[in-house]
Amino acid sequence: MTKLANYSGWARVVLHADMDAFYAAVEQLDNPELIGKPVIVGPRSQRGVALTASYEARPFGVGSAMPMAQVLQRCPHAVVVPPRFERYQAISAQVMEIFGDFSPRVEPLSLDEAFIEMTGAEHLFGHPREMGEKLKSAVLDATGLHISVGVSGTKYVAKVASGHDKPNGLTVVDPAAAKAWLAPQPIERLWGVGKKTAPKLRALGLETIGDVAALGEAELRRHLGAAGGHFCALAHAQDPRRVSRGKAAKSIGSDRTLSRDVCARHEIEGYLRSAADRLARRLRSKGYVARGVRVRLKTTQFQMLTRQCKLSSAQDTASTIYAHAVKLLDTFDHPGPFRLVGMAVFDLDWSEASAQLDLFAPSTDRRLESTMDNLAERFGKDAVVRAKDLDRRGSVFNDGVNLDYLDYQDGERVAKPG
Ligand code: TTP
Ligand code: MG
Repeated sequence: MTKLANYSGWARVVLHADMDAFYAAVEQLDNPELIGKPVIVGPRSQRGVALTASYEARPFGVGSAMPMAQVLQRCPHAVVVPPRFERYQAISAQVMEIFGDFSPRVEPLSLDEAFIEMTGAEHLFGHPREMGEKLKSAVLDATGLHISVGVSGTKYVAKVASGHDKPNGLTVVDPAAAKAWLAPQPIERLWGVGKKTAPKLRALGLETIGDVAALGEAELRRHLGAAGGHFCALAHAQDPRRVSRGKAAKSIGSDRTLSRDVCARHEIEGYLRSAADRLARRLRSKGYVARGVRVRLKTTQFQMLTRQCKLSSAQDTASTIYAHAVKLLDTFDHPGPFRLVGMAVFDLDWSEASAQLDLFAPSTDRRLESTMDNLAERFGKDAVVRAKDLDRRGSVFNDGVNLDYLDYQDGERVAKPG
């Protein structure tokens, strides 16, 4: 039985992850001769600016946006490598997908950084520190690259924390201690304080974030207007912004191009049943629930017909998903035949209740399906098959092309093997 876990007592858990020396690290990964050397990613001409520098180059005082002439003056032995944006984009997509394995709420800020909402996920990943450790090793194992991670109760503090101990850092700031942790840090770490605002704050005698907090909201507003209120809140470690779903996995789906066209209702239903099983298993394995079901049928003229519905509550059982899919089938007015049957669940969220479902009266369906999950995990997914599904083995459904996927945003589809 799963316990409803909240080891930390934190009301919210937010992670911020940022790749270390991203472009330069990718170049070192792809060309081991560069490992341990100062690498600058930038144009070979002296006229442009550096995009980034490996950590071996940073002690020489070089970094992003510095003119190449200056970079080479300070670090003449640096190896300059021209950028390969497509490669960085491919790795970024891979890393964001790993983040998506940790949470349905991932908000990328750029190619190499993202916020990850982990509130309610302690029963799956452990204490917030363990979440950070697991995220770091997942990225390292899959890509060979290091990230730095900040863990706290707000986006703002998580972001400051990820930059605190770079490279390969993990900084965990207990939300209860966040204000004190921020206090000694320079005002430039306040979000929104740049070259214009820093001198204004200094003119008021403010050097640290703690100074800003101590001055109080009224004074800050008097000098800086609305921005003063914003800085005051941040200095008190207050930041209510949610991690927006940005590019978070919005749906999990399964499309199957059939080995021959079908129009018999029972054949389509048979496919939907096995797709519902697969999708529900994937939802549960990620600790997700879904609030929507979508069915797609592609006609032999390649016209894609789509119907979808919302569920009255968030669900992760095949029986519920299947029941809704069958109802959707009634709303298609095309007689077929169809060459593809697709099904997806969308509007995903944490199964915040997943621990509770186990703790309190679990539904029969969920108990049966969790048992099947366990058996499938131990003996392979064909170990247990519903009696109804037995006659479909070796049928039209087994020979087609199966494209299970996680959708990150409308139109962009990441195919998953198997
Ligand atoms: P950053 O995360 O700012 O830098 P970084 O990953 O290289 O190093 P750090 O360990 O400090 O995080 O930016 C990510 C990538 O974006 C960086 O590798 C190159 C690119 N970039 C630019 O092209 N121009 C810029 O001015 C900056 C700041 C980054
Ligand atoms: Mg980075």
